[in-house]
Amino acid sequence: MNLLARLKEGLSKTRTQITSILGGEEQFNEAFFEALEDALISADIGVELSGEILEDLRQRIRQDKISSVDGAYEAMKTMLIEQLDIQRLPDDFPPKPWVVLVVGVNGVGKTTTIGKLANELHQSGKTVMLGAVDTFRAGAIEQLRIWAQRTDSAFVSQHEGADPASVAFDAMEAAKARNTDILILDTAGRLHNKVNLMHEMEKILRVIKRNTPHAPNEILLVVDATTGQNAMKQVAAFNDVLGITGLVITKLDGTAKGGVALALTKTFGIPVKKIGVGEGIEDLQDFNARLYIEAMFGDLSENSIQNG
Ligand SMILES: Nc1nc2c(ncn2[C@@H]2O[C@H](COP(=O)(O)OP(=O)(O)OP(=O)(O)O)[C@@H](O)[C@H]2O)c(=O)[nH]1
Ligand SMILES: [Mg+2]
Repeated sequence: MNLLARLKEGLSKTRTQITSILGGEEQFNEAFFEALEDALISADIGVELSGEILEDLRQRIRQDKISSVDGAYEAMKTMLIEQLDIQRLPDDFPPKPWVVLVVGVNGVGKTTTIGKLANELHQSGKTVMLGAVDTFRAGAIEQLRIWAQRTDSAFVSQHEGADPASVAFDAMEAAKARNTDILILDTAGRLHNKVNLMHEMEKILRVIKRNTPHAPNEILLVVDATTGQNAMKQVAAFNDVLGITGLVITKLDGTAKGGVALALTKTFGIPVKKIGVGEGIEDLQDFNARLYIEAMFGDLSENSIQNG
């Protein structure tokens, strides 16, 4: 399956929801704007941001003298693409090791994302090491070890219950000793509103920085797309404590709420770097704003054929 098809499959629920609302509107009038607003809100773009998008769209319609529903829909997509920054992980990773710290609340898909990412990096010829900084959840170390085996990555761990910051330190040392290209650190899921857990996260970061001042090079926050607008609180909390450099939006295959990517990027100015569209090792993609918006919104002519 090609990239667009896979992404479309992942976002098909979002697209169906949006276009089923819009499908009935053929007139370019207030009802069109209302239907569009309903569609945006139900895709989890958020009430405020949906309002802003519509306001921008009205302006664009006046400026460009757009007179058709199709034209307006396309204009909106173009605007949204402009707002979703396209940023990828770098192709080159100097200096070594390039350190990626992966954080997020429980069960969002951190470890799975790390496995997929390790696979992608390994395929592109990089040497990868995984560090099991999640010493808290039973089975977490074993889960990461299996991903390391599947992806030919080196693996660093201690025993369950060990100090996470100490594992991070060990992994940094091992990656340097082996001249590894990329070190990815898996952390325990934590509630963003639990102060002591967030303090522990701060300590892990401090130890990494003290060991190697340029690290971590990326602090990726993994967000489950099915949590909808609660994602805003998660990003706010983790960003305050750690300074998030990129977002990974997972489980886009299981939701009608792809709008969360738009809401997060626009609100926090943090780029989405990767998206997860399934549980498989290949189901991680670079975030591409144009593909994402196309997959989310399709185009009206395509949909009217489906609807008719
Ligand atoms: N459908 C789907 N499932 C996913 C995706 N990413 C992860 N999962 C599933 O989500 C579940 C949790 O994934 P983990 O990677 O263990 O999540 P985690 O954030 O590491 O969890 P904790 O370490 O317990 O906080 C697993 O069943 C994964 O297979 C995705 O993009 N799509
Ligand atoms: Mg995990």
